[in-house]
Amino acid sequence: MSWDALYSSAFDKVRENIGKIGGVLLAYNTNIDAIKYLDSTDLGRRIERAGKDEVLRYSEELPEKITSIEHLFGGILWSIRRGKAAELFVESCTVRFYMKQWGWDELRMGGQVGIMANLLGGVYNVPVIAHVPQVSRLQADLFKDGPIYVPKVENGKLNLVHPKEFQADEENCIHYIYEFPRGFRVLGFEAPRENRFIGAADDYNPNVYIRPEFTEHFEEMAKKAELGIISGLQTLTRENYREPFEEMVRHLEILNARDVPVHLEFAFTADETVRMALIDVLGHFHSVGLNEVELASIMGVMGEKGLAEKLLADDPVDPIAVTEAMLRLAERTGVKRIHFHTYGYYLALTNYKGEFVRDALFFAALAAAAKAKLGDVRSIDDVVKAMDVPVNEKAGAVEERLAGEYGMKNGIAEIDGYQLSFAPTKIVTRPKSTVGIGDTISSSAFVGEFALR
Ligand code: 8BR
Repeated sequence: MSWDALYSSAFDKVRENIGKIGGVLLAYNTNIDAIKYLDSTDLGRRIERAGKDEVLRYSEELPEKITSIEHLFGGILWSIRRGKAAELFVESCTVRFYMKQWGWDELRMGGQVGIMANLLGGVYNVPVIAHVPQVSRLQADLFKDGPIYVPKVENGKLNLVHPKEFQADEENCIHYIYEFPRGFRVLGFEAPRENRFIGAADDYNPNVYIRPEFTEHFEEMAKKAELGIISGLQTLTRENYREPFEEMVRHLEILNARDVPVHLEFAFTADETVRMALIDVLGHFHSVGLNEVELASIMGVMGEKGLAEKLLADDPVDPIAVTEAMLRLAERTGVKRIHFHTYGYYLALTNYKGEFVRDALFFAALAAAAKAKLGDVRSIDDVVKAMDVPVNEKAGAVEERLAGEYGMKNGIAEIDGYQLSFAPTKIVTRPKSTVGIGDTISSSAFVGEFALR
């Protein structure tokens, strides 16, 4: 079968069956992304006013967190000078107020839970229950209409309401995103490439705050879930991870007892103690989703330095190194499904067999291409608008390597009792947006797979 035929039939099958999925529980991170496109005259003036010498000092070496205006501009300038992204926690109320006054050009849903809730509930029409750390009016307004619910407890009784109906006026968790284009000039510096600096005015997500509704009524909520997706643990550190981990494991045990498969969206976790702790709890999950940098970082702490290096050496990433790394991770943790995505192709290693695993990857690749092409995907029917995007031409060589090494046919091979599924992806040349594509890929493939069972 041709790749396009596989794409097309996978889409038809998922669209027909996705209505079967009864409820997906999403936890734990949601925030508001406030995007500001920097203006050099305005920025230059503000830096002068804040004190150029101090700002320059912090643009040489990033402060650990933002406790002054000089730190804020130092961070922004640090990113501009290098064309590199950076994110710092904003501790000071004065700076938070300054940022709010400075304003934004655009508000967007942020946090993996927020992005996935809007995709699954708002686009695919799959009912979702989301953990939203703080439901402010600004946050609630960023949720699409559709079957998206948050728990609201009144007189000890649990109700599920759309975030817009929650109406409790909680705190804003705002991530201020300062974007600059390539060639952006300020104070004689020039950005070598486009990028962003993020100041997180958010006391909840960095610590993975878990709401009392989730702690007190989790059993009841779990009854409404057929699937679960957990994300947002990447910001934890060795100082603060124990408490949220303990509560998460309790949630996992409740879901596991009900045979609810749970997926972990493994974003890059800088703290190695937390990364190791995640590997230790991975056996509680059915599935994990990651990219090449994340897989390499896991191999790094598992003592597989050679494999870690191989994963970052080639473009496209060597699929044999990926498969070896996935096999090590599966053997070490007992996780049943590993979904790897990179620019150009996806692979899934499962300890069960069936074409539905591969077909769900194709559906996810189409959804990712639709998001890149359209920016905003409004309904599942928009997904098919990406059918005309060509399949990445480099994927042919990847497929040949997999056929040669593992005898892969039509995107499926068997290795050591596992199934390896492959999908070459469609790559949009000039994407409208790449924000949240990883979350789109992982949640579409996971939920798509269960729609096809
Ligand atoms: P992460 O942020 O988790 O790495 O996810 C990004 C994924 O988006 C990549 O693995 C790649 O598969 C996909 N992607 C990117 Br980046 N640009 C894309 C594009 N222009 N068209 C389709 N997919 C893209």
